[in-house]
Amino acid sequence: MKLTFRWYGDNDPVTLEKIRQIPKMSGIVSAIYNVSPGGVWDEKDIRDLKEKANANGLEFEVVESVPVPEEIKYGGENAKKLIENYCENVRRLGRNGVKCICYNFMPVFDWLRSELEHQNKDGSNSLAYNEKTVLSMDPLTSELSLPGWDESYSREELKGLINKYKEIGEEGLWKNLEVFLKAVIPVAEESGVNMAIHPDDPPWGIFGLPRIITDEKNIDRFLNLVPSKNNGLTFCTGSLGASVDNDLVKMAQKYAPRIHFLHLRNILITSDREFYEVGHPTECGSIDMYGIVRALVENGFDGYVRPDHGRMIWNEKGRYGYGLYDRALGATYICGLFEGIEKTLEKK
Ligand code: CS2
Ligand code: MN
Repeated sequence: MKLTFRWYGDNDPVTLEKIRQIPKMSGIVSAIYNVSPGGVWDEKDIRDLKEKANANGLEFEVVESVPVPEEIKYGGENAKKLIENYCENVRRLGRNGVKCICYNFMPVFDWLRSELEHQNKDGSNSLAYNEKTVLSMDPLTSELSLPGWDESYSREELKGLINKYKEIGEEGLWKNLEVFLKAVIPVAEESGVNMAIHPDDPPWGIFGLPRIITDEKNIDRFLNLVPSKNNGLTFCTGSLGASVDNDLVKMAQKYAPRIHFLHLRNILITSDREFYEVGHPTECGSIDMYGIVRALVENGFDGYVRPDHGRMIWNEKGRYGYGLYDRALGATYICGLFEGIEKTLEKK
């Protein structure tokens, strides 16, 4: 496995100089942030980003994310052109050494939380989800807005967008995902890039919006849409693990050959559809981190790994979920898990 760390570019308070000091860190996970979804990334920007990473002794082999514009997801009239642009980004990234692209197919919202600074007993804080609070902020019926929302939409635009997805429903979203994959995966194959879809977070529909990358049945369906190794998964434990119906160890075993990117994050489920994010070790939360990594290693997983969201500890201020300290602790925990498991299996 290759240990990586997400970096948001020059404005990220967590600098490359800090990231490179985390033991065993092989590279960064980043993106070009000056182009809006649907646009083509300048090849010079990609090269510059790679050079900046390399100058700090870090690789740049994973992109998170090349965002999929809404019009592709709801199948608007420009979808075809936007898919072509997407393919061009895959080509350009492949040419510049990128081996894995993470993306998601969630309508309108990426991850959803009800609280960004949930106070923990030890004085740290973290992201939390409470379904009742989230549902009381339905953008169709309420004026409230949830933390972390994309405020670039006006209320009316947001309503229009949500209604479009309600019209097409889950099956419409599946159809549009299939169209997208059938165009993009052949380009990824030619470009030596593994596409790795990120599961929906949380893994169920909200506000009547369809969400489809949620559970084993749907992931089976997803992988069979285009049965190529380049059509793979980002296995995000905190996202899939929010649903108690998902057996993550079993899924890790089953999908290992198609998992190109592993997001390790732990959450504590406090009641049905209610959880908050905790430190990475198994004992801190509801997710069997050891069991998942073991299942992956046993089944030949050899992809990129990164510590996903961390808490804010030691009075750190920064981007929610993406501070330095707790993610760095997570990184060393991850190294320990892999080393222990790999060495135990070698001796068998
Ligand atoms: C998140 C997402 O869980 C996560 O990794 O922080 O924002 C994630 O980067 C995107 O959903 C991937 O497309
Ligand atoms: Mn994730």
